[in-house]
Amino acid sequence: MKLYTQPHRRFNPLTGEWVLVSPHRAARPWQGQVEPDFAAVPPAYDPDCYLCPGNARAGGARNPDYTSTLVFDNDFAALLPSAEEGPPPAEGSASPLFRAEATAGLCRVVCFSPRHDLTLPELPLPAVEAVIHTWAEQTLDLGRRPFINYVQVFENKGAVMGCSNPHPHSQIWAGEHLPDEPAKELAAQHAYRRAQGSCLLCDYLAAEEQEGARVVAANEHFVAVVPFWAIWPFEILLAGRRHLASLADLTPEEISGLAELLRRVLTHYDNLFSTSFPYSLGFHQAPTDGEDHSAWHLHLHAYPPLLRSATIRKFMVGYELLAMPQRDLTPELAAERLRAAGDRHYRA
Ligand code: H2U
Ligand code: ZN
Repeated sequence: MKLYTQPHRRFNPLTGEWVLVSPHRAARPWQGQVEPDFAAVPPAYDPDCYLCPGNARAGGARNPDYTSTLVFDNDFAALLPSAEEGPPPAEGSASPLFRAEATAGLCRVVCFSPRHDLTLPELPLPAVEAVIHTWAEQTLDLGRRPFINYVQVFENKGAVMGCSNPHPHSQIWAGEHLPDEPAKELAAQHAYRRAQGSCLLCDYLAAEEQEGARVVAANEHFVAVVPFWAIWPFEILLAGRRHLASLADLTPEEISGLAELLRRVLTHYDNLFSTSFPYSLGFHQAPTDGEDHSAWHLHLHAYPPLLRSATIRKFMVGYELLAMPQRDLTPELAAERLRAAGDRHYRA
């Protein structure tokens, strides 16, 4: 494996952005400390939880006695389906620099299971398959609507990530406008295909597998790497070996493969610092605007904030906010540490 010891910058071909890598600063001995996990284990059912079966939600609705996943419209949705064209916020202002427009959409919450205490890597494999199946179904159901042009599936996990409820759940925000992150990736994937005649992520995965250093885990259908251009210390990019554009295109075998690999990668995460690893993760899938997006390759990004222990996190401040992202630990070392963390859950 080639070791990078000098400050350098790496290019992210999916976004066209650079990251500064300063490996010499991480040359000091690895201070990864594993603190005892004092976090109270939550109960399997919490009578005060908005998401547990049978309980009342903040919006007044009551959850059914669900036994698998539960999907409901977010009671405090950030996007509303209203087709009403109110006056735009900048109407009547003197300058074209004040630009705004109405934007419609739908927001849903997807509870992973009735269990208040089981995160994705702790759920049995069929339950994780059910979650992915639900995400695929929702993508199809929402993406089909004429006013929905992009479906964002994501999970925000852990108080440190601003997650408001410990009951394992994800969210789906589906809207009329393509958000900025997928818009950058759309342009990059189309441009790559025009220039190379092949798919950016198909080529990238093949190159990563050939090199091996950044591969964390893989199975017949999916591969997970710490990407060459990772920003977060233990960032993951997970994508399929088959070129497909959307969760809705997954075959039942691929749903099982994705569930197995995701569960395994999240187990490596939890094991790394013997803690329930916080993160934001989500899928980037092709827009649902009816255009040709055959260059799009479905993938998942996981962005975890932790750096050295269950309590020491990386902050995106200073140079990162004002100039560009920066990291010390190389993606190669991060992948090595994740692999070494093992795939048997530390609480199992
Ligand atoms: P987090 O994933 O950030 O914890 O957010 C949970 C979502 O659940 C949040 O968007 C919604 C909040 O609006 N929610 C409901 O829709 N109903 C409730 O009763 C509680 C929370
Ligand atoms: Zn609950």
